[in-house]
Amino acid sequence: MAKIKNNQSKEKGLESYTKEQLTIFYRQMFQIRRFEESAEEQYMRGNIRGFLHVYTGQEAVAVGAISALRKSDYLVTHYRDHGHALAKGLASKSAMAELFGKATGCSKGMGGSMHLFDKSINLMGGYAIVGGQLPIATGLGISSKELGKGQVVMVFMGDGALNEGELHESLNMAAIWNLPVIFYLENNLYGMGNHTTDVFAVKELKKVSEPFGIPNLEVDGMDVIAVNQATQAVVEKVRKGSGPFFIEAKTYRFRGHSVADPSNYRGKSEEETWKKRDPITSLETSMIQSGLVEKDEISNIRSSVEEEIADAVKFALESPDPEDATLYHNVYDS
Ligand SMILES: Cc1ncc(C[n+]2csc(CCOP(=O)(O)OP(=O)(O)O)c2C)c(N)n1
Ligand SMILES: [Mg+2]
Repeated sequence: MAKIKNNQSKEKGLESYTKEQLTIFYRQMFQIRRFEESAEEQYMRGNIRGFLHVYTGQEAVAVGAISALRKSDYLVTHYRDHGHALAKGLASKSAMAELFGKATGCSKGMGGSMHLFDKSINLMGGYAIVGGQLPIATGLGISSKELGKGQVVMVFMGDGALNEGELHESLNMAAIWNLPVIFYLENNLYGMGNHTTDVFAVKELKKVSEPFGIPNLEVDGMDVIAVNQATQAVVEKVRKGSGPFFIEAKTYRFRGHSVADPSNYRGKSEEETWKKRDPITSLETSMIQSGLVEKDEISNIRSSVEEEIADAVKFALESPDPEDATLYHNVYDS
């Protein structure tokens, strides 16, 4: 394999993957990117209503981390959930229809963008209450441990969840009961318009796990290979019964908090600096420079994703709204 200029460590990383695996990472990240761009467009057209928080820029975290899981492992996440859901294997049609509030969506149009859920792939939901997903993941950790089928639970949170009591309660329970839960922080520097340095007393956010004796590590969340390598090692340990683990991925959302946010609180030069580290462009450059793929192969992947996302939008547009009679379904258990 040809050398990747000025990036010895990345070359080393690439070498431990097959072309097929790297192509899958690339396709999944590009699928998430195009899904999000199309969702924003559909929001502007009035086809998606309510809140819409896109994952653009953070794709390497979902793809690198979730690729380390088995289908039977549980995934729980917060409201910025489209990337996680697609990486866990949710069909783009089912996800897009849910954003449109259609009956064919994964949550039958009753959840919308923030509540993607699919039991068939153990995607146990996106949750709109900041930190609300954490005790649910801890509960799934108890169940996984008791059932003894070797399942692990991965739960994502934003930096905004760090000051929520639920995180500290969940870390404590996971530690005392030695639960197979991986707490995954996506530190994208902001919780809405608040910079992390304005709201946390500690500088290194991963240290939040230390009072509970939970080991932690930090990873470059703009590098899918780095994320995958670190996560694979953690998943292996946790599956063997080592107890909970805390991972902090350093990342950046390229868009505002939601589509309604012009993100005036952060400078354009900061945004430009992070965009130069676009995880999709970086992987593409590394794969081409290392001689693993030709530009044509990349174009073919991109065309197939474009087609898939166009089909997902068409499917969502043409799908029926939920029936009026279903309005009170799933509100109370009867
Ligand atoms: C308990 C609770 N408090 C406040 C909110 C309002 N709120 C929605 S998103 C958000 C910011 C969360 O930021 P972060 O966790 O860093 O996630 P990011 O948006 O960066 O992905 C807040 C405060 C909420 N949904 N739930
Ligand atoms: Mg954040």
